[in-house]
Amino acid sequence: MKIHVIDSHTGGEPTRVVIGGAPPLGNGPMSERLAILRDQYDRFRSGVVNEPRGSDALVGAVLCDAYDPANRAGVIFFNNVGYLNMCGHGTIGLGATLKYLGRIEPGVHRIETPVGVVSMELHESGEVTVGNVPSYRSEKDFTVDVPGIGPVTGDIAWGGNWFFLTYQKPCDLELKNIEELTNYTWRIREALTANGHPEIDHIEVFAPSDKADGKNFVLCPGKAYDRSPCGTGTSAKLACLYADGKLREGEVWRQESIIGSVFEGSFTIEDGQLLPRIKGSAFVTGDNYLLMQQGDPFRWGIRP
Ligand code: PYC
Repeated sequence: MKIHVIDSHTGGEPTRVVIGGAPPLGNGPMSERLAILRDQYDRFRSGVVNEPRGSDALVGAVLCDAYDPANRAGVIFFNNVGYLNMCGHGTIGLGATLKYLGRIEPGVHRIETPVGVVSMELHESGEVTVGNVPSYRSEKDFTVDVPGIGPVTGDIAWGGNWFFLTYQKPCDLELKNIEELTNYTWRIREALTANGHPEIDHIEVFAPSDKADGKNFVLCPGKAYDRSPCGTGTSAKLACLYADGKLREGEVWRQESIIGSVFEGSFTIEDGQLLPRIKGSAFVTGDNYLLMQQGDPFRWGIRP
């Protein structure tokens, strides 16, 4: 079995786009194709992103023909433990991938995801702006009692994935503290699940930044941290800032990641909905074929 992939990174966070060799997912909407991938071919996901071919940090994407011919393409994102509704850094990586393949020119391209159509604008500079799905805060100052830590208060918001966003942190947001930040946010995630919020699978901790408007640490569903500022997490942040009257339509919020990469976020309000725009850069790192050989006991990845 031979799978053609293009690897890239967006602000340090890797994306692997499958452009050939994916299983047959039918011609339906992306939500239906995701269900087929999950229910019938989950080992494909694991083989593509997990060790020994990938890593916990890697986000995979299957590039699909669009369901609606008015759109440029469709995409299904996945990670080391399952599937993502949407992925901002991954969409920026997809833009860089399609540019590398010579399949798109600068301009705006509509991309279908399982949670709706997003736009992907390729700029002449090579940067990409994602027009994300409508984002909103569902709860302000939600307090969860975290065993071993105590009460932690934050907001719950949707930015294409569900986030818990807090300014409470155990240490400085520095790379040397990754382990402590991971343990802290993982405990918050477990407490949220235990308290009736299993849908919140991304935890985002904020601190002031020296070079942007804020710095974050984002814990992803499979316990890896996002090396980028997280496109859907920045969208959730924009929704909270707007709800608090701290950011207005058209103003720019610069979000720094734990490794120092930056996304520019802004939004418009249309029909009462907040539509985030996230701008960043991605670079192609590989054009490769993955091989799944008969007899390889780990051909479908190392997984629990
Ligand atoms: O950029 O939206 C994002 C994202 C989600 C998980 C990892 N990156």
